[in-house]
Amino acid sequence: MTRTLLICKPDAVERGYVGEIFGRLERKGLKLAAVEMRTLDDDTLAEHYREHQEKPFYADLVSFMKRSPVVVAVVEGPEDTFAIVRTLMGSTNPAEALPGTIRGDLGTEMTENLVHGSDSAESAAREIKIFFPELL
Ligand code: 3AN
Repeated sequence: MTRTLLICKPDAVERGYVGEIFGRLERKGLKLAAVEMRTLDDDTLAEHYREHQEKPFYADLVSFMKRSPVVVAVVEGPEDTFAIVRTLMGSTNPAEALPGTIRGDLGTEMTENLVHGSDSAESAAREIKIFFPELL
């Protein structure tokens, strides 16, 4: 069994796509191990997005992520769950996100791109510890 962190970002919650996103994960065969709606603060976002802190888009990213509640989830599957979720999400760049993916079907923006998913097994462990320390 492996786990990964998924965030339905403010745009996904505002647009009413939480059920759609979880439905896609569940239809694929993944399970939800934890789900919680939260409003994120600066400290949590600084920790979560620490590799982006020096990037030019960081301020816009943080203000978007604080705009309204997100739904944070731990997703579970047999092997490489992080990679399965990343495939279902589609590329960060909406111009490259393929039809059939969450971003390819539902989004057109680089920052407001509906979902976050951990990008490696190491990131998944680090991010689950930030949001659901009790699960480790
Ligand atoms: P992903 O979410 O696909 O893992 P990351 O980790 O490279 O992508 O970036 C984190 C978030 O930062 C993205 N989901 C997106 O919202 C935002 N982002 C990344 N690159 C850019 C960019 N060039 N311009 C604006 N926002 C960006």
